[in-house]
Amino acid sequence: MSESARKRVTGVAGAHVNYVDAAIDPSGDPNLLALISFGPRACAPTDPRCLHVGLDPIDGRDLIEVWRADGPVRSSRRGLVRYSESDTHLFAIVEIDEREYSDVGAAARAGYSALVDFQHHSNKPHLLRIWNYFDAITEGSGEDERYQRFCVGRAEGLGEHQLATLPAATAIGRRDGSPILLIYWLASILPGQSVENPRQISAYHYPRQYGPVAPRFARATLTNDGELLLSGTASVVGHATHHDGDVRAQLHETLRNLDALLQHAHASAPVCPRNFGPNALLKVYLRHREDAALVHDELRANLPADIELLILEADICRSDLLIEIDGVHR
Ligand code: 3EB
Repeated sequence: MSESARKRVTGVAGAHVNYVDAAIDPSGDPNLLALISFGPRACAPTDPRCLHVGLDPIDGRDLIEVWRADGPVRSSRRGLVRYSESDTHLFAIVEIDEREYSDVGAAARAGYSALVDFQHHSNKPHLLRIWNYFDAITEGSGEDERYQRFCVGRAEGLGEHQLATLPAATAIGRRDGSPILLIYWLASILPGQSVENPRQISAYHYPRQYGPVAPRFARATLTNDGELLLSGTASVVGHATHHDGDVRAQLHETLRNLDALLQHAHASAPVCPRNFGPNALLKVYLRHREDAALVHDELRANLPADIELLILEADICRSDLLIEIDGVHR
């Protein structure tokens, strides 16, 4: 990691994330929790801490997401879960082969049952953040749509688990035809605090039109270190998609949502800054590759110069959404 990259690393006390523009050898780093690759620069597939999310980077930079702990990390496997953990933090991964289940809902139920079972036995029981990636997220119609089925299975698998402090989350569609439902999460010995967005209805209260079971996630998690883990955020106001077909307007609505989330988090935790600073990390999921230049320029014009941006070609979970942004505010 370069000195400038190292300097910008801050984070959840005991676990730090960064986006790094270099190939990384995991074997020499005892504190490494996870290496997440997106593009062709995949990392050592034999290391249990490496995972690949099949979403193409479209800004020409094949960044690697690096999670490091403050102390040494042990890696192991329990049932369907492979994980690495320090004394304070856990990073865990479940990959479910959809072909072994009747549909993506059943696969999600199995994945989340495994997650809950694992967390029950863990000494890092507090879920802070969950990421979900699977193929063809908007395929199927009505209640058969794969995202709606996923939401049903996720809720069944989660049951009553951590209902009062839902973690932040992302659920994004790949286009690689792979049958693997990928779920990974960050957990801690200390609980975080769920943060909702005053401009948006909480996803777990979405009305019936979006599916038989509402999505189970919080808009963000405030860690005990004052860091804000941002869920996937899109051009949703109240519960409705705004600016159908207009990526620029959707981007600006998304930025207003992120701003509202930051203001709200700051109001309850003044240690969490009001505005994005240079240490923020944002991951942009973009439906149409050809919108990348516009989105990149608008983001650079509206955010602090040093923010690390990773732009990925992806499907968003509503077919009318063109862009979604998640990340870390610190
Ligand atoms: C939204 O605001 C956009 O189902 O885990 C964002 C983040 C969205 C997480 C999830 C869905 C999820 O409803 C979609």
